Amino acid sequence: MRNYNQLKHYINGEWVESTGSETEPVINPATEEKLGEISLGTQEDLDKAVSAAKAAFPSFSQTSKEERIEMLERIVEEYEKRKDELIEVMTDELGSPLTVSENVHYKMGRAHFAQAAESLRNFSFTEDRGGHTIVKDTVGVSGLITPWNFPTNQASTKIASAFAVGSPVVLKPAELTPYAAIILTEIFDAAGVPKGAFNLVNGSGSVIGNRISSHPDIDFVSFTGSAGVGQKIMENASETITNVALELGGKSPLVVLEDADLTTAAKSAVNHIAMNSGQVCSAATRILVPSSIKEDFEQEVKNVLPEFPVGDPRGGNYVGPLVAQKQWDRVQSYIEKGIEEGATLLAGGTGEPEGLDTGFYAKPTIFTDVKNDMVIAQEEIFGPVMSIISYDTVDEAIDISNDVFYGLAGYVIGKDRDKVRKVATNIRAGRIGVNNADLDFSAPFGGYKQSGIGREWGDYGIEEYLETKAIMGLP
Ligand code: TAP
Repeated sequence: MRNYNQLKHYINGEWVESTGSETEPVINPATEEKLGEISLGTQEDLDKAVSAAKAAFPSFSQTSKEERIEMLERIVEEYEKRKDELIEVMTDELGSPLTVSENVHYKMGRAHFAQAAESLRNFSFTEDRGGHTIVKDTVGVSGLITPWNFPTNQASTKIASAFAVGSPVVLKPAELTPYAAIILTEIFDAAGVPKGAFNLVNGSGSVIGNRISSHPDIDFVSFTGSAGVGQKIMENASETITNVALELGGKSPLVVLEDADLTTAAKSAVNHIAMNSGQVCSAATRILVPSSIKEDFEQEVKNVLPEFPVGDPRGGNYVGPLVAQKQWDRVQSYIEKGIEEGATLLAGGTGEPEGLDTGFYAKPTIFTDVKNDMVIAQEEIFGPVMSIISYDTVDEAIDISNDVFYGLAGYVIGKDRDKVRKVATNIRAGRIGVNNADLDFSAPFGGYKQSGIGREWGDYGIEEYLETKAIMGLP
């Protein structure tokens, strides 16, 4: 078993002792056993990391595009060498089934570095526009705060974009899942990322995250997590007029059209709440179904549910535990709320699935007869809970889709080309998936409305780490 004790932070190219003595246990959510501990960094640790990043900025930001492409490619090579460990670690710290750790978490983390290298190849940092020249300048030092639900993906997309433009970073991963980031750090070290260009400080959101979002020497903050913390980060960043990118979750609709293949639609809907135990910001959690086929759809959802078994993430199951007790409690309270609000429970419910008393397992829960103004249809639950909402016309489906504060993603399944296009183009969200189309890592990811500000992934992600300068009369 891997030794999970890493009590140091990584600052200026070295693993260094924390200046504080506080530590935090990290728990395996499938067994409730302690994996190890991390140090809770102090403001002093963070300030040291920011100083190292600031000192690295002049040289790192002046590296050539070719040097940075090579560095990203070396990172991909080193990342691949650590494949088995990354998979194991994410299964241990997050509880994701081994297949999900490999096919989703590991692959997405890798894809962002490979994509950044690819996007960079065609990326132009200067443009002559006749009367003036546009120069894209590296933003400065970037502060990155990531959540626990995709330990490699969330960190990698931010770091890959920052590295693509030579922006030194300070990363604070979530306390619940710090170990994938520790392996990423080892990967950057092995790939020869320059001293000070990458710094890792473990610790709490209230100390380290808070300081990142208000630090005068941090020029850009990229955060993924809850809307409440995102708001706090904007407030803090406003003190120094620091630019922020926020990815804050969603309550995404999946519109099933009348001519959709019901088995495909039902499997897709269940997969949204089953994959990563529903702890996915872009998951479709409101399933909009024509009234005319509602009962058939409900039956099909029940039929396919057993294809998504819940249990030991090392035991060939598809749905592992939730990340922590507090997330389990949160999900339970939403299930209780749904029952209280009068939604019909089609499957699942409160409590642990049978025989799974140890570990933070929740029952995949399907509510139907949900009204869009119910709490379960409006708030992000971040667990395996589906709300089926019926509609009569495509216009009504679009209105329901958009009647929510969030706007991260939307999905449509069906055959009629005009209807599919109408739904896809009218949902107010940053990313739309049609008929289970594959993920495209060169396409931007980010939200409308309270799902956030800014875009990640590919060239749009790279843009976030740049300032735009206009020069008139450049000789
Ligand atoms: P958050 O509290 O938002 O945690 C996300 C990250 O922000 C963590 O690294 C956290 O640090 C840090 N953080 C916490 N307070 C902070 C502050 N005041 N200043 C700066 N950084 C701070 O999310 P959570 O509590 O883990 O999850 C709660 C809910 O948020 C979930 O149920 C879900 O609805 C939503 N969520 C959304 C996403 C995505 S992808 N949009 C991801 C995770 C959670 P710690 O290490 O102290 O936690």
